Amino acid sequence: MKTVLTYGTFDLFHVGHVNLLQRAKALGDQLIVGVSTDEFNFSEKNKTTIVPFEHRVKVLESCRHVDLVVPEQSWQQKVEDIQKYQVDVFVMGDDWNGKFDDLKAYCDVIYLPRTRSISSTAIKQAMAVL
Ligand code: C2G
Repeated sequence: MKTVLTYGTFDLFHVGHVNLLQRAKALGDQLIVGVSTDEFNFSEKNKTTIVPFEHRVKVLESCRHVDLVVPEQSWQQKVEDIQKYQVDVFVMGDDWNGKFDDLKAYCDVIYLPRTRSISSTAIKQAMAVL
């Protein structure tokens, strides 16, 4: 059983997120997704989300590419999660390229190309002018 792990906010779930999750799952047999809590987003990522954490969890749990959703509450939990879930591959979009190379001590680390021309920020901006 090859286990893949990724993290994100996944606010205003969109096709860029789906593409990432689909490709991440294709790298193994099960995909675990750490979803940033509202507190973590606010305090550590300077992000305010439109969709509350509980709803973002439910949306991801309904995605057929995702096998398990866990809360992301700190930057430091990745190593603990990799060991706890015996992760083989850690995946992030390439906007994070190189940022998690320290995890190569524990598992494979793969950065996948982002989906162009879509982001939660762009959706928010488009909605703001409606
Ligand atoms: N993503 C993508 N294409 C897009 C938008 C996002 O491939 N057009 C990917 C990102 O690269 C990331 C994942 O989808 O791998 C989730 O994106 P965000 O919700 O923006 O995640 P982020 O806020 O970058 O949080 O500890 C890691 C952080 O929690 C990542």
